[in-house]
Amino acid sequence: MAIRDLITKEFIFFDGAMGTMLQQRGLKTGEIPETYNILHPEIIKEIHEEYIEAGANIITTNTFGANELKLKNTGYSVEEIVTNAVKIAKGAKGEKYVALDIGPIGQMLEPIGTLNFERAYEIIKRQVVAGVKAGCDVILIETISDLYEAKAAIIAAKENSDLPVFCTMTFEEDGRTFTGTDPITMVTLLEGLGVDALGVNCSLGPGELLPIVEEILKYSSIPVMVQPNAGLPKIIDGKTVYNISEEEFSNHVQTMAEKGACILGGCCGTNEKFIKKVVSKLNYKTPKALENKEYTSVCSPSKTVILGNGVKVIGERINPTGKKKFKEALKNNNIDYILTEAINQMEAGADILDVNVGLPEINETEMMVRVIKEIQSIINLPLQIDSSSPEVIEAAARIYNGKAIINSVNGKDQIMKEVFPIAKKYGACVVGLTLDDSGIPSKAEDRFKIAEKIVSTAKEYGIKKENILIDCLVLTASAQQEEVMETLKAVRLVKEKLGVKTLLGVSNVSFGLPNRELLNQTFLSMALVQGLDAPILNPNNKAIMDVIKSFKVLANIDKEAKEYIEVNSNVEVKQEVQTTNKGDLKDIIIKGIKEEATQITKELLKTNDSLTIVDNYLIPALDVVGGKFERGEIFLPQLIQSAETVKNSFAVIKEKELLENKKGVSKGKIILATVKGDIHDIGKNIVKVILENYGFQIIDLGKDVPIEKVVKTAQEEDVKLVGLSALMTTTVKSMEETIKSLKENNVQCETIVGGAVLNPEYAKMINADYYAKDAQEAVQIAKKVFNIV
Ligand code: B1M
Repeated sequence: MAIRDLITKEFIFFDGAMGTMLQQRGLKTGEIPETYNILHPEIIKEIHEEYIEAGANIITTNTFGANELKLKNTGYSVEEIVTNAVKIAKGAKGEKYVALDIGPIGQMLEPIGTLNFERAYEIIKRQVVAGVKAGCDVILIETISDLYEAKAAIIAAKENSDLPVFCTMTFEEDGRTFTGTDPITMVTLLEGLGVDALGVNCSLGPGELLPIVEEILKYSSIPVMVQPNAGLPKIIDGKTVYNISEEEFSNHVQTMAEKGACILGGCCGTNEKFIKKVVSKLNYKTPKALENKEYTSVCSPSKTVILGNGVKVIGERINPTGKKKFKEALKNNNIDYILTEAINQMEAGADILDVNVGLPEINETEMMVRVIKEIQSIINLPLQIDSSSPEVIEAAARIYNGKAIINSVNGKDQIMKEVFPIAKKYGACVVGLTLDDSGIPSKAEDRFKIAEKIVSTAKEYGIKKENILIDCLVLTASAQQEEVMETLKAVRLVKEKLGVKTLLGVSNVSFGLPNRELLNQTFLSMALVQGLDAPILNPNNKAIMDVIKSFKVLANIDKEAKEYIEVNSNVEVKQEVQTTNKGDLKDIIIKGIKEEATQITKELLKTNDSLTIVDNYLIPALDVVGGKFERGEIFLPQLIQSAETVKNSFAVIKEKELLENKKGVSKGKIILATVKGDIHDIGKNIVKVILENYGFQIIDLGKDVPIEKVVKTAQEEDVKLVGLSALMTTTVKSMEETIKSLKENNVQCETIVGGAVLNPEYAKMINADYYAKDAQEAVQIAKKVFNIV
């Protein structure tokens, strides 16, 4: 039976771990497991056969890290390793399918890292092409923690093969992936991209995974796959050990299967006994039938918005139409202007942002791609790609990280033919305007007919009606007064008869009339009563947002009027806070607007000294960001953006300090390093600039510095003072070991330590000679060590 059919009818059993099995068979630390496909094919074959014997239907090739980056120094090509791996798996005795295993690339994608989306795609494409050529049956993309990487991998798999694609991601204890994706967001994107099965692997032990699996099952309409570890990994004597028995493991997997997971296997620490036990408990049973979960959702990497669940506001401000300043910003590549519009709308309560950058004088495709990437690096609201050009839409839908809304198609066949395949491929929602070759019908019934045609044509392209949003089009009361009510009637018809979500551009209604705000508010209330799900409007207009808030109370959406009461108490105080924050460097860092930070820092430096800016703006801003990160209000990408913004600001400070630093005789040589395992270097860099400013010569070893490097440099350079920085509880240990190693190697130097996790007591405990709270204290200590008065 074809795998695609099989997974909807029977339990499918995958194999268990490969890496830990290889370690037991002699794989040493530092050895690349994939080289075994060439050097020890018999070992790999033996492992496959043990799993087949245990009852696995699908075995996974030994190609987890078989990408060109990881294989670079092995002397083998991706093609050699992958071809051999598939050959070995296919040659293993017994009945089975072979899954081509694709693990993470090993480098982070932009904006967290430096790898761009298309480069990631090319790396994975090479693995896929080789695997398909060698004859694998399924493509398994697994242990992915970055949703963007999952998207690149899935597109690479689907564009270069017709095979079933399964994708599983890895979650942390807080229920999100390392980059902040929660289960519903994973389901929203992966299902949209058309994978055949999705789920979770590795991460935690099976017990800890259960709530994540339940959440995935709640939203997924396609088969769910689970491959847990053999318990929570623990490091004992430098080795990773897994702590649960086959019995316990299989009990948990059975529970997951009873709840609906249907593709089951194991990850780290499991072996053939674990798989055998799972198979023995579930073989010959049938999985729960799949059900289509009919909801409409869009997402960014860390936030999913469900439409139809209360009113969702689509912010309309990123659009040059009728906006002189916006047009100027586009022409001048002033991305910060656009980012500020995005931030303001988010803060004003928008749920989704429309992005339109169409201007004849600019390259719309390039600008759209750039603006989407920039917005996504600082804001986690889902976006609506708004363009009349299919080329722009395709480029944007491809690089967008998440499930977007495409704005728009209409009842004309040509536009549907061009846009629906894009929406299907990238799994986007599409706005359908109720107009066709004859224009906008006056009567509600005729607009409804166009909506029907859009929904049924979408179906022919494989797009579910949940992914269509109908816009019944708002006409101006000044010119087409009798049609205002027709629009509202059409909204009700679409909602009730088609069961499709609706959106409307509200402010058109008042065009050409005085006191537009009042008409907009009244029209919005009327539309909401008809069932409008998503108004497109200016969220910065408080009066119109207030209509939504009060509607939510009256329509029993805002239960016990909690939200309403919260926003309507202490209104004056809140407004005051907002105005004082505007344009403040601290605020800009928190929001992550890089270019603006440079400008404002230059301004501030005219009236403030460098350390005042560091102490009053940079550090407090990062403290706020750190707190938000800890509470799960923002995720790694946003944290990085704020850090990058601080770097821009600090670059200006550094330039000024260096200009003023009168170069003369060095007052002493000091080594500075952020310790092994720690990549936080903002604080260390500040200390460096200030020490240099006081005439000390700094040997900056950078961040994540190996202990040996510190020791060797201190010896070779005959340095009297070594400064170490650490920001994490976990890396204080490295600091301690670095100091220990300096002492053991008899390096004649003193040590000074700093960083937010340290205090004088800790410093003493790890045998540091000095502790410095900040850069100024570091200077005082350096003066003391070098006897400078
Ligand atoms: Co991360 N991070 N971060 N981070 N980060 C913290 C430290 C954290 C407290 C945030 C939180 O959860 N609240 C938390 C650590 C928790 C803990 O262990 N207690 C944390 C975490 C968990 C992580 C990651 C693990 C997140 C993840 O990937 N899941 C990851 C770590 C990766 C790694 O290191 N292996 C990570 C990554 C990052 C970014 C890359 C995004 C970015 C760093 C960018 C960079 O440095 N190039 C980042 C940032 C920016 C932060 C926060 C928000 C700010 C740190 C900072 O720069 N502060 C931070 C939360 C916070 O501190 N509020 C956080 C400003 C800086 C000027 O202060 O470094 O203390 P500080 O330096 C001061 C003084 O301490 C002193 O002088 C400086 C000036 O006054 N000082 C010295 C410092 N070193 C000195 C040396 C001296 C003398 C004085 O003599 C030698």
